[in-house]
Amino acid sequence: MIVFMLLCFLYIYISVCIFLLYKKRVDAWCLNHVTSPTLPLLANCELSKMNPDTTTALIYDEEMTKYKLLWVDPACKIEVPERLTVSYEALVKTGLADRCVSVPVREATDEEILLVHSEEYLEAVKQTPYMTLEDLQMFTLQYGDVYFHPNIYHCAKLASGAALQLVDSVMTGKVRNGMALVRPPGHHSKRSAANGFCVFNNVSIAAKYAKQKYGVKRILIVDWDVHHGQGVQYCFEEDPSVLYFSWHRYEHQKFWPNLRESDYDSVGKAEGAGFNINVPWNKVGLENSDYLSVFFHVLLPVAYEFCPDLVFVCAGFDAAIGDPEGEMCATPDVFAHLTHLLMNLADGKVCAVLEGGYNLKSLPQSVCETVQTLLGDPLPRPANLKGPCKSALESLHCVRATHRKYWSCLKHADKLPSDELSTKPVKSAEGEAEEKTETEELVWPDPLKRISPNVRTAALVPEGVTCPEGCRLFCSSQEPEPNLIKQLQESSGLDTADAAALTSLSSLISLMDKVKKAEIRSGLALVPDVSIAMNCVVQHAASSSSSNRMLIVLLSEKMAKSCITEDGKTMLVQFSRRSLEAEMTKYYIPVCLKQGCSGVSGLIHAVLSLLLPLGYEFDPGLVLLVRAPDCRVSERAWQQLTGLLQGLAQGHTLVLMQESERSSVAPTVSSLLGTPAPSLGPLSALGSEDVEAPEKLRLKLQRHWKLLQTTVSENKCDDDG
Ligand code: X5A
Ligand code: ZN
Repeated sequence: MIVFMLLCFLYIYISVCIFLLYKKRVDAWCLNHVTSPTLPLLANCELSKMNPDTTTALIYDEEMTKYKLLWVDPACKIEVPERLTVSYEALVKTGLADRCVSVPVREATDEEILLVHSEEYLEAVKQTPYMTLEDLQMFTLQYGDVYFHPNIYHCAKLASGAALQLVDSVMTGKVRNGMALVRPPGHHSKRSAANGFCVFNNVSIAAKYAKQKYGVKRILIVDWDVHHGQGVQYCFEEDPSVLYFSWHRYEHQKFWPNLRESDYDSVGKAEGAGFNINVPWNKVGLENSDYLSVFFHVLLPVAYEFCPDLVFVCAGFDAAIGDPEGEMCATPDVFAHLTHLLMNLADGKVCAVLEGGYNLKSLPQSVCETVQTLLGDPLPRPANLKGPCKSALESLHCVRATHRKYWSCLKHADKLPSDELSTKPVKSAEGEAEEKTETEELVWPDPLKRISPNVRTAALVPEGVTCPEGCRLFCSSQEPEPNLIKQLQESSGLDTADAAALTSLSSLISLMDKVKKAEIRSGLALVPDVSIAMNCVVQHAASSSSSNRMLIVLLSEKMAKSCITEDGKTMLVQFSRRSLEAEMTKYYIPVCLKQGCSGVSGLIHAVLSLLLPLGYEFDPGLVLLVRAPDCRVSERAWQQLTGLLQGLAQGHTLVLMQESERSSVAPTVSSLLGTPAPSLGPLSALGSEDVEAPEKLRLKLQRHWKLLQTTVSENKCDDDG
């Protein structure tokens, strides 16, 4: 008996050791074998320090580097195996790969491939591993801008299978989100044709699979690759359950794949009308502002109205600077923001699948920015946003005008100018092959390191209020300075006798200082009176010599303009039912909502199309988010707001709430900790009142804040040349 027990003990001991040693592998392993009945213990991923609620899957296999172009073809020479190796190596070198759960790839089955492709096509591709070089070349000729190799069929099955593994990991809750690094890409391939380096349509297959296997009702596909994923468009054109959004270099149809149906007026067909959104770019050299504008004024409002259960990103990085195909100028850090802005949709279920990206420097940088954001690290400051260029504004205008009849959030968008033809005259695509001048090597600074403060979120709460899990209870270490107390007394109007209240205010100030100094990423304070606390914080910030800009977001019916000094150091955006328009200045922006903050659709719309562009252009170093008890904001809308604001000021947010609202502490902290805000459900259609007022405000403010523009204004003549 004793021997038996000893043996058992030894067995358990060894198992635990092995488990600890191979924690990472086990993580990856149990993801795929979680249903295995023989190993119930190992299936418990909770044992690992990684929490599946917060983990990011990374799916990669070296096998997908094992095919390449075997003949000379200038159109295909950029699609090289190094694209994948440099991306993966960058993730390893930065330590990001290690922080992800590595999920193995698998081959997509015939059945899965046939969800999107025809039997004839699949059978034809199946033959390619046995073809001679000449046969392969011949076979390739029937398709556009693609090449075959004896091993590409294998890799294409793995690429699609990787996307499916990602769907499984996310849908079963093993991870929150993830990225698949794959070759060949997928978004150009059609039902019966390879195209544009793509063999099987990885994301389309994964979307069909998610619908079929998990009954996912609404899927959003965001295609930020610089090319139009026409294969995805064709696949879901008539399907209202899949919203496909793509921006792409177009140049009035002169850019590959030169399709009429890539223009903004292809909105989907039959039932699917309105669920296909194309943003054609008619100029190269576009920048971060151009991309973000389209997110703020088209994609995000529509996406929130649509309310997806799952988000895919056709994550091509050829829209980044230095790319020989895209010739755009967006910097790699913009992908951190694009990613972040999607992460509060669909309860955070974001599946990014690599598409293009051909500059071997900006590609890995952009991949790292994306993965690091999926992991929840602080965002880079969105610096130098100067507003969209004229050509981008034209596109934006056309897209919004075309979709106004499908989406309530766009119903007040300006109409198309009557002289606007759906497509401008197109020069013949064939014939005059425009010779490309060899562009000189572009240089851009390396993206800055994104360092997380040691403390993620700290809470300053009165005794008796429990501090939610994952959050640090804040206790001011120092005795309050007499000077500070005096200052606080002035700005609060409190009596000297109110010693306790003054000490707690001084703790609040020291919490803010720690957040500003980035010792703490974000903070929350429950205070006896939010207006008093806000005044103190603002005045303290103004008196300190720091050049830090502060954005105050205020949900309150009480007028608060007096806070603002108009020196450009503070901006106050206030949401309320009150019409305070007369008070508006460049830095005091009262947003009047018909139903105040209690109307979810109205508030979210204003946040996306007003607050975010203002915040991004203002680029504060600290966000002060103040919720007055009279604002009656719904908890979920509040969490969305809190989550979205984390894209600003590197996540340095200080939240002020009234003591009576202790039940909101946990949900608020959850959003500050980076937990995706719970989905809002399909939003009720916005009423005219909800859209009209913010729209009017946007028009008034757009001379000061260029990121609010959605049309080319008359007095603007700075062409981008
Ligand atoms: C996935 C992707 C681009 C094909 C370009 C062909 N394909 N000229 O970026
Ligand atoms: Zn591309």
